[in-house]
Amino acid sequence: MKIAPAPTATPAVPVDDQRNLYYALVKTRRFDERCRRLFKQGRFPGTYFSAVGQEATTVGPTYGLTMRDVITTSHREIGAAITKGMPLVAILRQIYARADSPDKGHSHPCHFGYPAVNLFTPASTVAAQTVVGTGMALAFKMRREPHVVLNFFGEGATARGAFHEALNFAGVHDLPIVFICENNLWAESVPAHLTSRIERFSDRAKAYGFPGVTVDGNDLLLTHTTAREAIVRARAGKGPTLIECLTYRWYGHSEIDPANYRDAQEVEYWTARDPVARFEQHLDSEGIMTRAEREALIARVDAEIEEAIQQAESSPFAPPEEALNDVYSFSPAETFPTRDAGSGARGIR
Ligand SMILES: Cc1ncc(C[n+]2csc(CCOP(=O)(O)OP(=O)(O)O)c2C)c(N)n1
Repeated sequence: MKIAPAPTATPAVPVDDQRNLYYALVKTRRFDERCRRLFKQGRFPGTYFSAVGQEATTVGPTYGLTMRDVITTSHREIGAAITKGMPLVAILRQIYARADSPDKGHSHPCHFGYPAVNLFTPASTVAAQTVVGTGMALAFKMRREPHVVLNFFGEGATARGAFHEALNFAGVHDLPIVFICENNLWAESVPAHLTSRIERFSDRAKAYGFPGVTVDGNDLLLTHTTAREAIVRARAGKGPTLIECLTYRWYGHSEIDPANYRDAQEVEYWTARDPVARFEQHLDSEGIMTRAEREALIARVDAEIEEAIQQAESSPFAPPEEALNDVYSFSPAETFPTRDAGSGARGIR
């Protein structure tokens, strides 16, 4: 069991930002729990990939980005989607695979994408987003645009070849990208110690010549300020940073996984370090928000969620033939020419 580093002194974040951060945090938590229940009620098929427990790793770094800044993700970044400004109804339509979802029902549930806020729809391949994010950062640099890319992935993704190529390239070219590794200790049922011999995943940055840091990923202000510093650095043309956030997913890899490969003690250790309860204690003790104010905000968030559910559930399904649109493929005649097709050579042109 990896233990989170000792908490550091509370970094300086303006009070208004702390209140906004709480709103995004609580919205992410309540919406995520609600989506789990919707799946269990059979309101949508497939599965659902919850990020409950690791909200501070996505909300903190994303808060404060501009619309033009790009986010590239995988399947567990609902907090980044919400904080970047993807409406709840669009997230739900994606999960429900409805015709009016941003990807018209094409993709895997929880592959959130929303072009209006430069949130890119992920590919299913683990670590593919590191390459896409690096490409976007290269485009920003070539066009001399002052935007940055925030690239999220799990610790499991750091074992794949694409990850190493992307980080090496980003390092060599000083690209404006911040790599955020959400180390939740498990890649599906594979524990982190079986995917790497190193203790800290942030050490990987040394191989690519840019800074790497490990932080307590359940400390919202810390994830926010650590990323903020890395973003300033990236915008100033000083290149990438790798931030490893130590965190934990409370539930299975997805809702069809009972996660019985973990021991109860480990789950107990991490649920006691709930990023939401922890931030609430901080808001209380600093006098930033009273309990009554927090409760009013939660009621508002819950009403927003219920309205989004009603809207998404009244959206139509895509017609079956929609599955063939926007998909690149060869026609059978091109891929498998018949004997009559000439040279007799078979293959892809
Ligand atoms: C190349 C590839 N292999 C396997 C999978 C199936 N798969 C999806 S998510 C996942 C685990 C990824 O673990 P990690 O990167 O740590 O992210 P986490 O799920 O913990 O957020 C796996 C094995 C896949 N999508 N792509």
